[in-house]
Amino acid sequence: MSYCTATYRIYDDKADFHKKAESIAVGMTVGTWTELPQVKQEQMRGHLGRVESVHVHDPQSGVPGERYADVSISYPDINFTSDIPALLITVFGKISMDGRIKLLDLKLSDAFMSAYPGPKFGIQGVRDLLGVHHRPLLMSIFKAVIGYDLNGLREQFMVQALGGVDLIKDDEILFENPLTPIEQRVRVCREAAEEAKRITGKELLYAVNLTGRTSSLKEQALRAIDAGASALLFSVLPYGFDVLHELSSDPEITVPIAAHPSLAGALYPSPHYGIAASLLLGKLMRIAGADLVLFPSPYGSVVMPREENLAIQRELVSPELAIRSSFPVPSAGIHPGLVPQILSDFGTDVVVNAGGGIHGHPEGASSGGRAFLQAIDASLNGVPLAKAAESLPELKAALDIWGGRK
Ligand code: 1AE
Repeated sequence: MSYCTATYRIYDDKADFHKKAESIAVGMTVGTWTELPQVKQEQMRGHLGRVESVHVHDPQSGVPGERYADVSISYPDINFTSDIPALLITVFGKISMDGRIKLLDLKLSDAFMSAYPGPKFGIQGVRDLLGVHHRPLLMSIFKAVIGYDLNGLREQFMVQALGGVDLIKDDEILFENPLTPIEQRVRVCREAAEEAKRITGKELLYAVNLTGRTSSLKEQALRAIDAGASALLFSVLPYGFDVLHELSSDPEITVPIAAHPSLAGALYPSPHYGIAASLLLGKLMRIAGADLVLFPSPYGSVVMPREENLAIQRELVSPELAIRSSFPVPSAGIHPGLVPQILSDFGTDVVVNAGGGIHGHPEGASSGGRAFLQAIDASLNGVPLAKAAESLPELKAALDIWGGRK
């Protein structure tokens, strides 16, 4: 028998957590158990959920609201089809609404995982496309894209590219629009990337935003790829993990996919409800096939606690899953002064990603990109940024306005 195991944190001041666990294991599988006649029990046994463990944490203080238990329950694979919607409905469908319960983790069976090839490129594949193997990558985000025409966009692309960034991504709020339709946007940006390459000598991936109705996404992606798109950006959660899986496992989609975390704040931050960030933005994104995964960093403008960031990173690269690793992309409010901290927390397999931290450079976005690359280089060589900045004017200007790690 093959099982997938879910771990939950359940808060309750009085509950008998063992009973609660049994009621979930039965209720989310066969419905009733003890009332069934013996012969029916035998028929149903293979479908019955199994409580694996119940660890109760009784607070010393007796303060109301702090008593919880971590509960693990295994669900027979035979009960559900091998897709993430069926998995989530089984392990956290109805019970996600039943009191203070948070889904912390999922251990998936080999049988389930066999339907999931994972990221097509992963960290190594993205590095191979760029020819950059020994340093963190640098990604720049278009800022102020709404209301711009193709010339305006090209201009913005060019200044970012000339700064030497490895990837440029659309802002996730850029949808299909008459000024910059996706194919034309891709063509213009691809030409700009080629022009920039003649100057910088560097490869560059442009992640264009896939948007619109689910039924049109694949066709839109193929049009973008035909026009020369070298990567895709996709806001996974508003659509669902299954849509990412469909795209990432499609043999015709031949470019890396960057997963944007839009909407994640509705699901992970509460200690009492939702889905843990490491599962939502880590394990499930990787299983569904994201090559790069963005999430709010602990340092910038939209803050996620550091332990949660590191837990996401662990899930994105853990050898426990026999699929390619996904690139962690801690994001939001990132500026060059934060680079040493990012490298110290994440190592070199990380994408440093910035919008405002590049475009807000006092000498423009090209200098912004250069300041980041200088900060990456200094950090890799163990040189304090303030010291490196003495001979690097772009980095100096960035540190003057944003400072170092607060
Ligand atoms: C967590 C997502 C970050 C993001 O999408 C974004 O646009 C960040 O922009 P900046 O770097 O904060 O300007």
